[in-house]
Amino acid sequence: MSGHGSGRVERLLEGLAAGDRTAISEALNLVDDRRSEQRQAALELLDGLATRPLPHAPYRVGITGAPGAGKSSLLNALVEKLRASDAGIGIIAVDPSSQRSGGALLGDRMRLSGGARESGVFLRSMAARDRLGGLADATQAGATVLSSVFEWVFIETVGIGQSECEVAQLVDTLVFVAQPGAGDTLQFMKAGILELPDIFVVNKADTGPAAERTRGELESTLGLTASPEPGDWRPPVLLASAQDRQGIDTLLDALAEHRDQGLKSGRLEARRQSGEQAFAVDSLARRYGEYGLERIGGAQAVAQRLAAPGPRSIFAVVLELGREIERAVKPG
Ligand SMILES: Nc1nc2c(ncn2[C@@H]2O[C@H](COP(=O)(O)OP(=O)(O)O)[C@@H](O)[C@H]2O)c(=O)[nH]1
Ligand SMILES: [Mg+2]
Repeated sequence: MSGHGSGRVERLLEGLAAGDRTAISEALNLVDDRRSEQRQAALELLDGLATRPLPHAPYRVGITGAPGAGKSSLLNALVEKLRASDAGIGIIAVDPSSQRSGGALLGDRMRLSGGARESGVFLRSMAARDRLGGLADATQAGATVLSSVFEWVFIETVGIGQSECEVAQLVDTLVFVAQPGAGDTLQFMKAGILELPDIFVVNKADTGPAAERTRGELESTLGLTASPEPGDWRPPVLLASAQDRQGIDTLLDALAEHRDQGLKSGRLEARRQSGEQAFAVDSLARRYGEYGLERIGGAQAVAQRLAAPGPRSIFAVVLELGREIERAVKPG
């Protein structure tokens, strides 16, 4: 069985290394497949990706905010800019209103002006509805696949508390998109997630002075909640208009700055590690249940195993822990 799986995995790994779109598509389907025997192959694939050196250093950006704030439009504007410098771009869009997946629906909505149809851009849309609890897991795996091909990986999600925490864990930089005067500030203060975003963008600045007011509100709210230590990142609040292509360069500059600072301070590495840890625990809990996870000592034991020095990827560790759980729960 594993020989069969490995052949397929080898083929996919080669296809991904060549940037082949069919392979990207198939790999994304595989890592998103809930069936047990496919999970095995998916972990093998992810392990293969983790242990092969990449020709580029991927960077993951989350874009979150209320429906209609202009996340897709901003993403579209960013993609245009980045394509001008020939950067490869992978996009995962989690769309709560979509029951279909496959990207056609979202591709229309994004009005990607040529962008996503080019070979340097790959868009995958996922429906959030049937993904309760599984979003982070599926998205993390999908992002790993896209990161193996593209320098830039964007994840667009609707900000609804829980999903925001999840996406913050699996990106290097989280951008929150607000729109003028929509009461976003208050809403997100209540949800207590204002600490998560690394960059705030008030979009639709073309609609008038309300944008500037919303920006001021956000800035003072952030000033109240933040207790920065020296060297801490202070989230900037930017103005933009995706429609008029204003503020896009400033946003790109802020992304570059956050990335550089994260690399220098070690924060980026720590964030990636905790994201991987969450993936490992989720992945095992989904497959074996809380009961199974407890057989090997729970989330804490998983964290310990991941922290153990060695050249193996987290996916190999997850495979190994899975086998241990299987032995532990087997009768007799
Ligand atoms: N006036 C104006 N409208 C915008 C801007 N950005 C997006 N929109 C509009 O806002 C609506 C929602 O945009 P969309 O990108 O789909 O938002 P999302 O749900 O956050 O992805 C669409 O009708 C857009 O045309 C902008 O900068 N200015
Ligand atoms: Mg959208």
